Amino acid sequence: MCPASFYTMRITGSAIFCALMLSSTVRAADTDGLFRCEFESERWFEDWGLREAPRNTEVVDDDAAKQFSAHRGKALRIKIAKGSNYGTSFAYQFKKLTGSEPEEIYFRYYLRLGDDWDPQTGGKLPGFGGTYGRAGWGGRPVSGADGWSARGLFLARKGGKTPVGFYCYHADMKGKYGSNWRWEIEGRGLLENNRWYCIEQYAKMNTPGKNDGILRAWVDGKPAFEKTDVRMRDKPGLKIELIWFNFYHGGKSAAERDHHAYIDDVVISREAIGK
Ligand SMILES: [Ca+2]
Repeated sequence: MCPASFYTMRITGSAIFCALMLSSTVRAADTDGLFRCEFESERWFEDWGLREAPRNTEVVDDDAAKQFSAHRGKALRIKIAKGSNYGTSFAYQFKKLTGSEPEEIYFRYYLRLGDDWDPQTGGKLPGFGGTYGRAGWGGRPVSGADGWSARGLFLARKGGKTPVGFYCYHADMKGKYGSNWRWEIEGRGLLENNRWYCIEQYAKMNTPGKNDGILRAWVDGKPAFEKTDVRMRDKPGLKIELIWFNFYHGGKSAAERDHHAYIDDVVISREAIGK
């Protein structure tokens, strides 16, 4: 299928879907999925085009000391060690794995914050990347022509819950660092430890130069966030480069203790996915 007809079809499908979306929960997946990873194999990373397991990751099926309980078989455990910032970073690279970069995409993963998860400052979670190695992360602000990103965000844990959101480098950003956009709809972006959550995220690139880009998030199939005036780019060459699985404590403050999180059942799809 040529790119033009693909995108024409997607715009039509998206409009229909948005009408459904406004009223209710995400549909169950009948998976027009591009990609699925369930972390059942020790060699899971090969499906992501990687030659070795990303740092600080381990496939586990039992971790009773940290009150782990499986979602669906094995899961990937991510560690942010005491005294460090870095958890892990790996990505689904659209160009490398599909031959082109989308203008809009959904992805879903299951997330379980471990028993020892207790950040005193914020950090990064999985989300969307379009940095192209130029701008849009780590205090490298964007111009609208060089890069963008909307990773997930976590903030300091309060009252036993970790607030989550998007951390976005976009063309309207001020200063060196990205914007924190918490998922505040009906408190769904407040996550407890030792519980699996279904986290789904959607990005649609803006018309270059216009404030019509979209970011949405759902927790356990229900809306948690929507922003429809995002200006990710001013140039059409910036697209959704990556689904970026990043776990990072900070900013600059190192983790005060070991932190563990678990992920499972990643799906990337042109259609909404659901639980
Ligand atoms: Ca699994």
